[in-house]
Amino acid sequence: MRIGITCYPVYGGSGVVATELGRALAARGHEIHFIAYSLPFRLNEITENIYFHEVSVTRYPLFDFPPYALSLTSKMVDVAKYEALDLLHVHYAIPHATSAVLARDILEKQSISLPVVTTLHGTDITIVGQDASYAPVVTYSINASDGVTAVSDFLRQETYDAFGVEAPIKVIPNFIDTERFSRQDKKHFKKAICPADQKVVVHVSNFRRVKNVPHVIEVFKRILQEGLAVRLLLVGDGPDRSNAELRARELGIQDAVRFLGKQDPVAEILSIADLFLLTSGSESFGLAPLEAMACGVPVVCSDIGGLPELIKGSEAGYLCPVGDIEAFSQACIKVLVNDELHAQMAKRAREHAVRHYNTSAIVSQYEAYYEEIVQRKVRSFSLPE
Ligand code: GMT
Repeated sequence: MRIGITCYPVYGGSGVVATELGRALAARGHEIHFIAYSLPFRLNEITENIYFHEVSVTRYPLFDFPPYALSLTSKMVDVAKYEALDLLHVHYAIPHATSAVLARDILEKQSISLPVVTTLHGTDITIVGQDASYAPVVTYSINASDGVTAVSDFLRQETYDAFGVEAPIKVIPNFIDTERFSRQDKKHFKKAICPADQKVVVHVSNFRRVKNVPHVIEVFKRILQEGLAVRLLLVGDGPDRSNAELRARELGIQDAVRFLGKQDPVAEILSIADLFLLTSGSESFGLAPLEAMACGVPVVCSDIGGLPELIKGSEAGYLCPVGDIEAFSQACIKVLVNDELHAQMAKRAREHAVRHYNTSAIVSQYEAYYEEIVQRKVRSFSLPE
């Protein structure tokens, strides 16, 4: 198939999933056309079957706010028409689903069929999408998509509860390349970071408010108070980073905490981790803990959103109530002090990721769904009005 993919190309789970999906589909022989405002950050090598079309936004003195969604729509029309796309798959509803639906309708007037699949990822539904300035458009765009997927049962239900959505939503969970995300021997790195062989707690996120990163610092302080030799590595960057840095200094624990910023070699960092910690206030799936689990790292995460679907029953870690610093701290300490429990959890984490979230199984689900949507569209397109 010839498939167009639109996503946010910057750091973030939805862009990662979209890019990895495109790469996996290309490896299966599909022709993939990424349409975005810059090259998706994990698309950093030349790959057969993968093309990139940059959306450039024309500036004009009248435009205080250049209408990116319209430039994106025009690029979608252009790529779909001249690359003869069979389907357009957009990740994150705002504004991608809206642009895609508009592009499809423009092409329909030219008797060109372009089925649109929208994948809902998280805050497009749980937070920003519910803002009055977006909600009616989000609802319309989801209902008007030819196919809709959500990354967890939680997100599917939330979409029905929060919006007037009638469209059927298929749950296709996120996935992971379990070869790339596997524990590697990184003794030198570990020695450089932890000269006294301290244990390592890792947090990875985009440091947005919803991630509650200052809570990670609070929890870590309590772990240190327990007398454990441990270091905290924080990977990523975003609006709450300076608050977290400030809090670490206020608590006097800055020497045990390292902010690594945005990093590509996440698997290498996870390879020296003893525990992954995520204190989010909302999380529709939790790609970051899945990456940790694939690297054999036990996880302690918020009992919220799609995280229970990922973690419950896996014996890979613990879920704690959002904001309950004491519960998080106790859970972390439990994992860090008991070597036998830790080894068991690490093993279970890896097994769970490989068994349920490997690329091959999940990409096949997307392929089957594309076929279904294209067939349905072909039938409706050829029906007389
Ligand atoms: O919705 C967002 O915050 C953006 C998105 C992203 O691009 O990082 O994150 C969401 O999508 C990821 C991939 O499906 C999920 O793993 C994250 O749980 C989800 N984030 C939230 O729900 C906060």
